[in-house]
Amino acid sequence: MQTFFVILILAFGFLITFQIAKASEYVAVLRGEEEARKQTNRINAFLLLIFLIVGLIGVYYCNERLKGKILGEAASTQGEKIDTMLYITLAITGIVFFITQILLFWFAFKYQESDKRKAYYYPHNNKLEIIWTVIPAIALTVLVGFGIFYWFKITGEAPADAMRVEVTGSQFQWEFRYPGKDGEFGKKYFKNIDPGKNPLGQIWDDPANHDDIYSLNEPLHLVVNKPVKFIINSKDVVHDVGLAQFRMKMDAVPGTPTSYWFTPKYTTRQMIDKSGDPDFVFEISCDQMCGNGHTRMRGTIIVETQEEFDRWMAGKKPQYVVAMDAMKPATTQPTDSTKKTAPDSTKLTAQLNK
Ligand SMILES: [Cu+2]
Repeated sequence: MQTFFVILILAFGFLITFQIAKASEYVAVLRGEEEARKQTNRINAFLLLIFLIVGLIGVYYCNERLKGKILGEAASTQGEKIDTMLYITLAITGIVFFITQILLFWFAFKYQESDKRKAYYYPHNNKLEIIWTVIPAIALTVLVGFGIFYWFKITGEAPADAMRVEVTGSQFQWEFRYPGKDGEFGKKYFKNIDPGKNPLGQIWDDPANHDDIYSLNEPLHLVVNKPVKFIINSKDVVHDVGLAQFRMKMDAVPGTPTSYWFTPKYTTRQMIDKSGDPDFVFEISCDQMCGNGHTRMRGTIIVETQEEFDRWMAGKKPQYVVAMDAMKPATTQPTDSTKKTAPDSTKLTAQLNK
C-alpha cells in the first residue's frame, strides 16, 4: 500500500512538472521570449534566496535534533586532543561555511539581471588570487600539521610503563592476548594455528609464550590511567579496531601488525555513573566492511583499577598450559558412555563374554 502511494505521488509530481513546463512554454510564446526569460530569472533569484533561508533553518534544525545524540566526552587523554582538533576544524569550516553560503545566495539574488545596470567586467586580480589561495593553504597546513603530530604520537612509541595487548580480528570475532608476567609476547607462526589448542599459532618453543594469556568471548580488560598499546593483527581480511569512546581507529591488516596507544581516563563504573546508563560498556566495533558477519564483530572493554585487573588476571590460565593439558593422554576413563565410546565398550564386553 505504501509503495503504491509513493508511486502515485511520484507520478503526480512528474505530471505537475510536465504541465508547468508546458504552461511556461505557452507563456513564452504569448509574451515573447525576452519577457519570459526575465520573469524566469526573477523567479530563480527569489528561489535562491528562499533556498538560503530554508537551508540555514535546516542546518539549525538538524543540529537541534541531533544534540546529545553524538558521542559523549572522550574517555582517553589522547581522545580529548582529537576532540579539540575536531572542534577547531568545525569552528573554522563552520564560519567559512556560513560566510560563503550567505554571500553566494545573497549575491545571486541581489545582483540578478536588471535593466538598470550593466555587469562590471572584472576578469583578473593577482592580489585577490594570492589572498584566497594563501589563507586557506595556511589554515589547512596548520590543521593537517596538528593531525600529523597527534597521529605520529598515537602510532609511535608508547610510554615505558604502558601495558600491551594484542588484538586479532578474524571473520567474525576479536581475540585478545595479554603478554603475562614477563611483559613479552611470544612469537607466532600462522601454520601453528589450531582452533582448539593454539588459536593464535603461538610457537611453544619460545619461553615468552609460556605465560601469555589468550582470551576469547569475554571483554578486553584494561587498567584506568595506564597507557595501553594495542598490537593489531588479522587472520583473514582487513578489519578495523574502532574504539569510538576512546577516539581510536586502526585497520587490522593480515600479515602486517599495526598499533596505537592511548590512556583510558575513566573506569567502566565511572562511565556508568557519568552517563547515568546502567548498561554502559566501552565498545570495540569493526570499522571496516569485512564480510556478511561484519556487524557481529562487536567486542567490549572493561576499564578497571589495577587491583581489579590483577585479580581478574590471577584467575586466567596461560594458553600454553591449556594446550599442554589438552595434549596430555587422558588418565581416567569418562564415566558416562557417549556415542563415541559406545562401540569400544560393546567390543570389550563381547571379548569378555568369549
Ligand atoms: Cu571485521
